[in-house]
Amino acid sequence: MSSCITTTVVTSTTVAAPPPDVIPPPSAPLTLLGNWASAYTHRVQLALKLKGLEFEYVEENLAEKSASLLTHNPIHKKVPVLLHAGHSIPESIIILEYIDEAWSDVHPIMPSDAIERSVIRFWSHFIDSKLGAEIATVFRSSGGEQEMAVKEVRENLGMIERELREGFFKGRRFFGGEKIGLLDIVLGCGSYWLSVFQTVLDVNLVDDKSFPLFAAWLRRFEELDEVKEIIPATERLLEYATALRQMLLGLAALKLSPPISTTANPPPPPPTATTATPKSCVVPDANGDVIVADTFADV
Ligand SMILES: N[C@@H](CCC(=O)N[C@@H](CS)C(=O)NCC(=O)O)C(=O)O
Repeated sequence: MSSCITTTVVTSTTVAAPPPDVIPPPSAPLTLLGNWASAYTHRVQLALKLKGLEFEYVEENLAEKSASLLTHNPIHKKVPVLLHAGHSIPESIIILEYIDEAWSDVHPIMPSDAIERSVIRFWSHFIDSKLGAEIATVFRSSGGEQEMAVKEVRENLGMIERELREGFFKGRRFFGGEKIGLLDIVLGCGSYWLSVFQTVLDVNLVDDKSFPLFAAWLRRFEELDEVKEIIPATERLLEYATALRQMLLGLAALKLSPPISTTANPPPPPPTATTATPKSCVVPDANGDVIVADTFADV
């Protein structure tokens, strides 16, 4: 029988435990480490805005992560990270819940009912682990693999459509009710990539006819002033996704081409960053591979 106690001691990537009796006062300054193209970052920006909280925003270059990011999120080394009174809070959904608990009096984003909270958590998890992962595969792949992933995305969107039509959220303006809640934030900050990817990849991920309730919900979400202030302009997202896709295709072509050994025919240079080439959520790893997005919110 395996033990639940691990003997591995991780020294360099542990998160410092907060002093036991220090609970940050809500009035302490807030800093957000983020990236302009990161939908995970947009989630946190939106929640802070809904709560009317002032915060300092620090833009991270994910191709060259700052010492501050590595210190404050040593395990995942990802944005967003919220810093509050000396404490580091990573992971967007954990941050959303923290914000809601620390500032519970203004625009609650989690319901008071425990069952409803479990439903919200279930679908948030579904969005990050399943829907988002498939959307990222659509973006990364081509040919038959991409066709399969498109099919999966549409099936997943169909499940959300069914929830809106006859499930827990039937008849609601937003998943949160009359106002947007955590699930609206999680699904909404990221869904704008669907239409961007459709344009860049020429695939059909979402359409009003197949997903009328989802499409109507997304329109309502995107019409909110707070959302408009946070989501980058479509042209900027298109430019970013186009450059990222070209870079991925270029790298895939390089991997497929046979090695060239003569100096008379030097190998083609790797794709270089142009001014339009996004660096933020694209991180070349030690093998020269590009790590893109674990989920669609990541792209
Ligand atoms: N599960 C994390 C995902 C965050 C994430 O993937 N952030 C991306 C930016 S969109 C990142 O920092 N990537 C850097 C890397 O993968 O090294 C969350 O919800 O916050």
